[in-house]
Amino acid sequence: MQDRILAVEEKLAQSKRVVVLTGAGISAESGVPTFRGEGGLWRQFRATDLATPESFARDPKLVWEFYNWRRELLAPLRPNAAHLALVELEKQVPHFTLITQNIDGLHQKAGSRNIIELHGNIWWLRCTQCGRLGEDRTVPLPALPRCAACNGLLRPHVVWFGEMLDAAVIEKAYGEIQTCDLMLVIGTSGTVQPAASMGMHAKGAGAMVVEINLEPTPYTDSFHISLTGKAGDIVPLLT
Ligand code: BV8
Ligand code: ZN
Repeated sequence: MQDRILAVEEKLAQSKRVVVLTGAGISAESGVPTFRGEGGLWRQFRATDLATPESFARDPKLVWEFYNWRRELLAPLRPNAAHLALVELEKQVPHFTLITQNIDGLHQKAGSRNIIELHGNIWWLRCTQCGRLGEDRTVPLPALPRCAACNGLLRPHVVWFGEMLDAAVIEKAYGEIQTCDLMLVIGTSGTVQPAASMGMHAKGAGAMVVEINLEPTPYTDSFHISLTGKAGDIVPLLT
């Protein structure tokens, strides 16, 4: 492992443009349940069953119960050593972009600056009627939160399964991925598209791609370097 960490440090030192892609694994040590770990289950439902427009249309109260439960769980949690190490890395690299699949807002809490949230943010709400967007950290929210402007039903401003990602967000993410020297893929099982294939995109564009994850993923053998272990232990070694 030591030699591989050295190789990543060397590449980091000579890289002008670095992209980091994070998933639920980087927040695990802060106490956030991952999707596919034991924490992925919620009252016999799986997050993938609830985080869909169909579920929200069918039973908005249940879907809001799921998000209120997550907001209450997330509210007191703090960024961990891995989040904080990425803040340091951002200061050391000329052009640094943090692309996250996470909606927990812990990268912002840690102090990261150039963040692209692929799947939105659980602290932001969007009106299903007038589209009004706003941050609201009230915990818990009412069972069916209403828009102050038009009384329409509010939804979490997150990308559900089966929904398109915001075109501008996608464009910005691929723009950085296409031009980076090094991409770190941290704490993601590589199961959800289009995020999961972003590492291979970077590799195809000539970047070195490094995976940091607790367990192997479908991409482990395709990336240049794979560091197996906890993000909170490994990422600080790179700063
Ligand atoms: C789209 C926000 C175009 C919501 C999320 C069939 C039918 C319909 C759709 C599809 C289909 N097949 C494929 C699709 C596309 C679908 C998809 O990929 N589905 C998967 C489930 C097969 N994708 C979409 O729908 C996307 N949109 O494609 O639009 C389109 C449109 C219509 C129809 C088709 C296509 C939208 C996807 C966005 C979904 N929203 N989140 C919310 O959170 O409530 S996804 C959610 O899960 C997360 O945001 C994250 O992106 C994702 C994956 O989770 P991970 O972050 O990887 O976490 P996971 O638990 O899986 O893994 C954690 C890893 O960390 C593990 O490997 C673990 O070992 C490791 N780890 C744990 N602890 C640590 C650690 N590592 C280091 N240190 C530790 N301490
Ligand atoms: Zn409204």
